[in-house]
Amino acid sequence: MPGEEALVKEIVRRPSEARKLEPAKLERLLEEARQLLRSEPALLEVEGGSVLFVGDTHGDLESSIKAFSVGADKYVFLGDYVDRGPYQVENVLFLLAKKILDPERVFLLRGNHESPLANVHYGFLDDVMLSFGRDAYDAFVSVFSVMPYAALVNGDVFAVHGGLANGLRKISQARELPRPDEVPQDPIAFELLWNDPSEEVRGFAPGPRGPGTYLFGRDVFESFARDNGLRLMVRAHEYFPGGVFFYFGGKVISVFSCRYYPAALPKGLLLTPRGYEAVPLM
Ligand SMILES: [Mn+2]
Repeated sequence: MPGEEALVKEIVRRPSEARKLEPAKLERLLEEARQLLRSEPALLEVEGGSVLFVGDTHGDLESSIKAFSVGADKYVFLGDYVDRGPYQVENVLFLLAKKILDPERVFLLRGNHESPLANVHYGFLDDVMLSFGRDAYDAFVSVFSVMPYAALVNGDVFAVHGGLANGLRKISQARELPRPDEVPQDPIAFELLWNDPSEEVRGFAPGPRGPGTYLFGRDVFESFARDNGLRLMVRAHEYFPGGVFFYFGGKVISVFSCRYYPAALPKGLLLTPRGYEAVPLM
């Protein structure tokens, strides 16, 4: 790790102080994070005996910190680090610092909230503007625009923030998605971040989240899983009070890890050689 080791370690040690960073230091940290994430493939390949998946944290710094006490070999965060919750800046800086310190164990996928499209409405733009100003926000967007879109874990578990996309037949297509892509504008990239599974539809149907978003049915998942040798898909993007929800007979698992929702019990999903278990992040 070049350069900023002391700064990065300080953020990991005291993430609640991250908002007091000098603008020049913040800029250096974000540039280091951007270069690191850009150097990773758009489709990560992660191998590990135990792998913890963490869903939307939305400014829940406590869940992110708690996740690392689970003691997994690898950590895959499924996006939506910012917007909505109270510690958005602290949460995203903590996770970027963890990534810089331990790039082979910590993986940060992009969520639909890692985009100006969401940040103008749900708080992160205002939050960064108030604490740091416009240049800092633009630097965050540069980081978001190069984040990986998906991960293939142990060869047969597909992880993504939202869901399967129209036009995505082979997992290898995700490797070729263009970056940087701020919105993103690529339709497959966009749908990976925005789509949701549904027991009610066959094929794809227009989604409730607005233009360009889709629901995908069990048939879509089953043919994608068959064609790509998958046994499981792990995704986030939807709030379930219990923290995890099982679609399609348990083959698609949805994880939610933010406590700032009514009656929320934030969870992670721990994949082990024996199977998987939901772990509380309270
Ligand atoms: Mn989301």
